[in-house]
Amino acid sequence: MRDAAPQTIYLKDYTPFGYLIDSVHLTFKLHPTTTRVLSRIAFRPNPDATDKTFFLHGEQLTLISAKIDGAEITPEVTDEGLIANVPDAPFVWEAEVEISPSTNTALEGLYMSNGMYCTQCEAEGFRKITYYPDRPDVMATFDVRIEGDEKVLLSNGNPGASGDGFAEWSDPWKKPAYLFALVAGDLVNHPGQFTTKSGKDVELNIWVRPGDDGKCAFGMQALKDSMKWDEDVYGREYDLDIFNIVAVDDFNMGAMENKGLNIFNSSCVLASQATSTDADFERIEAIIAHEYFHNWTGNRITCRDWFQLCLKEGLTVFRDAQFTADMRSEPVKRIDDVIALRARQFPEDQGPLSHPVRPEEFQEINNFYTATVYEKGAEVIGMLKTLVGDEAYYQALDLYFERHDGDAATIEDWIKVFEDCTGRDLTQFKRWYSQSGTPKVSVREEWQAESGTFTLHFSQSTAPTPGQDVKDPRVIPIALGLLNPNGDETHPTRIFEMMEAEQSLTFTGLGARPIPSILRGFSAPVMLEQDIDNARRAFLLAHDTDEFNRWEAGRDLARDSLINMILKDAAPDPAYLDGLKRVVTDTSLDAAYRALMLAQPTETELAGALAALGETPDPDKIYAATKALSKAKAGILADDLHALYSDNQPQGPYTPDAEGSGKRALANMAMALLGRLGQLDPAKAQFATADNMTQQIAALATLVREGAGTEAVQDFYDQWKSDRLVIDKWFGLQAGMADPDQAAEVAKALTQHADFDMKNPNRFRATLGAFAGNHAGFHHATGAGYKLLADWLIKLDPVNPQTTARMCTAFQTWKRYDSQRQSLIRAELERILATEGLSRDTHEMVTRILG
Ligand code: 0A1
Ligand code: ZN
Repeated sequence: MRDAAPQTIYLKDYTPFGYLIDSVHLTFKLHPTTTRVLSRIAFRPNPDATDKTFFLHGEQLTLISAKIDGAEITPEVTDEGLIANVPDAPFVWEAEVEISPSTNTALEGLYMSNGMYCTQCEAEGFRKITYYPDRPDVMATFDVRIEGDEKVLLSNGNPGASGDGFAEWSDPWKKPAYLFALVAGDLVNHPGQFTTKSGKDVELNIWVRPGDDGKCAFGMQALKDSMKWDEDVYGREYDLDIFNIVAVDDFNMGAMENKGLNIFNSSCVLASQATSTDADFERIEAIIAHEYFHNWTGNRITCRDWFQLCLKEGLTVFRDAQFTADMRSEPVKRIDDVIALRARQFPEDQGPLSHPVRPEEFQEINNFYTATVYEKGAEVIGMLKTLVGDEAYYQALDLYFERHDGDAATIEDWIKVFEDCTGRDLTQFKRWYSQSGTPKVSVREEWQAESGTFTLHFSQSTAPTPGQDVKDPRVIPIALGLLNPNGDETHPTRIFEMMEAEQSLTFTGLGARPIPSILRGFSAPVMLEQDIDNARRAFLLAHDTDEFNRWEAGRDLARDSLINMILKDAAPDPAYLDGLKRVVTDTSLDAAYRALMLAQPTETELAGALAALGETPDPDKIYAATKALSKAKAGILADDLHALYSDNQPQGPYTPDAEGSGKRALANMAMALLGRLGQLDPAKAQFATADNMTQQIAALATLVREGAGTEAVQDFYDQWKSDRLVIDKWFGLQAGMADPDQAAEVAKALTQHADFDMKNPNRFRATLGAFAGNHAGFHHATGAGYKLLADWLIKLDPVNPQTTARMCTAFQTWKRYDSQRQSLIRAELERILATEGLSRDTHEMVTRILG
């Protein structure tokens, strides 16, 4: 529960802890309500620290006893930890505490999920397990003994002695407490094996509840692929005898990279053809890779303090994106990532929650596991790689691993390896880490026909963000190329390094006015403003050699058409529809890419685009325009849809690879558009006969969208009621697709369903998160949507503050909307804030959102 005055922590106040740790020994005597944790920790004074206060973090612990060098002491205990007098020489700290895992619904520290014990210690959960300097710059080797009746008893590192009712584990690598993990349960394993490039055998396991063992093969393969990829691309080898993954049903996030014992939300590791969609398979592969890659970027080299979170997260997201691009399709992965960045990071960066990639202050660090730290953090690394080139990038990474292995490092350390490797001064580039907000880059073209000179005049600016009124120019790598009017590329992609507020680039000796293709591959996370017409966009859609920009041209046409439909009651733009038809029926193009072309901006994205134009988004009009445009697309493609549908049914057994997924995506788009024409037979047949979840749920969505899904919704439930991950999809689909006028009622009814369980974050998010994503439903003029979400956030907060706080972001764009909606939302936010005993997490989020 929240203190009277929440405390703000500042990056500038960093000081090292007064003591170093030589070893940690922990014994766990497991019990659902009275687990005993015995710690024996060898401390010695830290010669680099001036403050010698011996403060150990500790929350929700019952202290049974404490000793220093064997002598019982009585430390000064508060809600946040304890202080003891200690010698100015090496000493041994011993403590015994009692905790209650089964009543720990916050899912932080040691808790229980379906009868199984598990831990989540990042960021500050270890302090709920025992008294400890719970900060990432305090690193130690851990020896752990677990006593319990469960069949499987796991911790970090390599296994030691084990026997009836106990197991010992020993982790030879120094680590911060946030990477500690323990699991105990009656689990079964899916085993595997990997031999590293230097010939070391590693035992692999995925541990799951009995019954889930048929859903592990894909994850195991993804793990092996990740291990091989990190050796091949980054030269990084695994460093223990065993690597364990455990699937847990109740988990606040996706997964956690605990040393040698990764713990996963079961939705991010369990996969099967019948129950997982192609998107699930791709996500699972990426998350397994992400957690595995953390072994080097996060574990061997960790963060000095939580302000440096992007040091491990930005880099690891960047690495997992490279992996997915290599395993699947590079342009498709890039387009998917940019769609996600614009959907999640741009609104954050342009609203009240805007913060730098490396924040400089926080109240609750759990509120900073954000799209900015993760996804923009990865974009910053991508820009760095573009600026220095591939060769220098990998040299700098080698130096980073060599210089900082075993360290708790900072962004300064990271930047320095690039400076030392390349001789470049990266002072200005570092602004990407310190300045928040999305830069706007405007381009003006100038053509001088007589001299054949073409100039691009660029300017950059960033709007003020909370706490940062003035922005300095950043280094922006702008990838660009030129086409001639015939559509041939005359100037291949080059990188223009923009460093000033205004800067120009001139091309000479041109025979005709060229057509520039700017910000290829989305080479920087900026908003590009170009004064170009639809004919130009249609030209790029037809001819651009850069697959990203080709897609972008189509996306811009769709967005502008929608905006004109919304603001001017215009008809759908024929230039867009014609161009789309040409691309979508071009069988020389990849099916996945054509499916991406067929998708249109979401309602939420359109609301953002309207707000960026200074217009107030009207959710009902946006909803209607989106529907009208998809009908128009169905109309223009009417003669092609049956062929698109049948020609893209993958042949042979189901495989969740890029090719099969791409074809299913395109065929499912065609099925959805046939639905818009009232042709529901393909969807009905597919729903009844599908042998995989991708096709089954796409068919169900088509039927629901066309108001013909009642029976199928029930059949789907009956078929899958014993599979919790599929039932999450069932909740999500109904809440997310409900008609706007009924959405709040539908979502409310779902929260009253016997299978709704607010203690399970997946189920809560599937229902209320999906509802908040139903743009016109959530933003219904009555305010019923806002009230429903606020009611549930108030209920969830005392149970699980982390998930509550994260879901408050549904309100972050509130100032975009009309004054009536704004006052409805403000009232709900104030109601949440007035709740007695509100958690620090939710208090901080709501306060920031209110601004
Ligand atoms: N480090 C993990 C994400 C993570 C963060 C916090 C958690 O609990 C509050 C759990 C997981 C990752 O990047 O995958
Ligand atoms: Zn991560």
